[in-house]
Amino acid sequence: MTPVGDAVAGAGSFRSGHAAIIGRPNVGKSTLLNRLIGQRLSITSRKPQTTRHRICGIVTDAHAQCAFVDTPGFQAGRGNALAAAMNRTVTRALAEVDVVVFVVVAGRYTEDDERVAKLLPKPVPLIVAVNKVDRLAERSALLPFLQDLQARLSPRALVPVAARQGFQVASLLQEIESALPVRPPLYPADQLTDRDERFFAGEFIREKIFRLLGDELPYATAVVVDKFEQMPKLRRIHATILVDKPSHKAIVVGESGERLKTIATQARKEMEALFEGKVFLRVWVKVRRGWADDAAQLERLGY
Ligand SMILES: Nc1nc2c(ncn2[C@@H]2O[C@H](COP(=O)(O)OP(=O)(O)OP(=O)(O)O)[C@@H](O)[C@H]2O)c(=O)[nH]1
Ligand SMILES: [Mg+2]
Repeated sequence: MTPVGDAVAGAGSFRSGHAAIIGRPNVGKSTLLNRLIGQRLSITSRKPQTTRHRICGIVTDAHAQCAFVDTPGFQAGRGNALAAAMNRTVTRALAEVDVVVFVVVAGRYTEDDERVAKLLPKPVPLIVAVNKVDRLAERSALLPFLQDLQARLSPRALVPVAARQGFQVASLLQEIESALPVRPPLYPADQLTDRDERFFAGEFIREKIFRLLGDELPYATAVVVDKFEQMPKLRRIHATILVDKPSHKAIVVGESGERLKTIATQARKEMEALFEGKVFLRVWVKVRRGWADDAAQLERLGY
């Protein structure tokens, strides 16, 4: 492992710290984290509430080290125990960061965004990432939108980006790094994340569930990694998808097991890319009624 401090150019001006990425569900927080660190670490989908855990992705360059903290989308209203746990993850992440990156969608500042704005810790530098600018029908609408946000939030910087395409993500990274405190790196220069491979194995399975199953079912599922064995030439992984009802199980498995096979194959490919090695993956499906409202079960699942 590279010793801490290896990447330091001028030790006196190196900046480092944590930057929380927050926002309402589905604005592109995880897509942005992946772009900022240049690796597919955090799972994404077109459905809201894809991210359920805090995930840290670390970028180290010659001048700075930033640990980006991806968070679940902050949910309005009363949800189940899982939703409450996800919101707690957001507020906890905000309590321990040096910079906040508030992600909003270009041209759409809603009541749910306003709820997130109320959580912003006052003394922490705020950078607003105005995402999905590629979707703006009218270019001319951007300037008044930025002016409105500037007046509402008084951020240190406002950066229009398109996370999916990578547009202006480098400028955003610069703005974030310049807002970090001057201090030596907190993590070894080659460390990419604070999560282990076992965690990512479960997340990649969850991503495929979000991408391959209908609009309701992903919210009724969770994934448990039962076994993660590092063999000399491959990783042997056993996982279980928990569902809420027997009818869900039939949908996840699909006709003659086809859907489950697709989920497992696609998830295995993601794992092999991140782990840079072969994976043998087996996935089961089990019914656990009411898991998303069961505090003990949620704790076992790491929420
Ligand atoms: N057009 C466009 N789509 C984007 C952009 N960034 C993200 N998306 C899409 O927006 C959707 C949501 O992206 P995510 O990164 O999962 O959003 P999130 O904020 O992490 O969502 P939650 O974890 O559910 O809160 C996905 O379909 C992304 O591909 C962008 O710059 N332009
Ligand atoms: Mg996300």
